[in-house]
Amino acid sequence: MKKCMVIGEIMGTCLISFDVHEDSRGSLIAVEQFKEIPFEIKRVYYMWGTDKGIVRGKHAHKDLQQVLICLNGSCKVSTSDGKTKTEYNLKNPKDGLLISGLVWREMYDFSQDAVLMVIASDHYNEDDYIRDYETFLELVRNS
Ligand code: T46
Repeated sequence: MKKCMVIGEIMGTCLISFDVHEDSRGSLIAVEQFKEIPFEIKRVYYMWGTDKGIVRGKHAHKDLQQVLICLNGSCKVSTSDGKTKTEYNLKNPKDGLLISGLVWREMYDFSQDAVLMVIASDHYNEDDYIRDYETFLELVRNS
């Protein structure tokens, strides 16, 4: 699993490890745009209650950059640039999976208590989605 070496790194897919503030009261993580999150934050959404056998995602984005954080429980995320496929096991809220560029993503194996939060660089826009895998491969070939 590739770790993000430079937080300013925008392209590709890698894991950002957030700093945790721990004391006798528990743990706290803070993320800010252009700091832990390498883009301007325009949207946050989260999903839960996804059964074990369900696969979410199954699309790529033209321009959107996102950081996926599993706040509770666990889930797996597979990413592919059309050539190489990588599987990430998100099970710790101090890990953020940065996905940017032309990347096909699928989320699956959600634990019953999983809450997956996504921080996004833009507002919701269906036109930014590539939902057909052949179209995705064609775009990869031409990019
Ligand atoms: C992504 C992965 C990681 C909205 O109305 N606004 C939103 O911001 C989002 C994200 C979704 N929706 C609506 C559109 C659909 O009717 O919520 C419904 C479920 O969305 P979708 O099927 O796209 O959800 P996932 O889990 O397959 O994918 C989501 C994001 O859409 C996508 O950008 O990269 O999470």
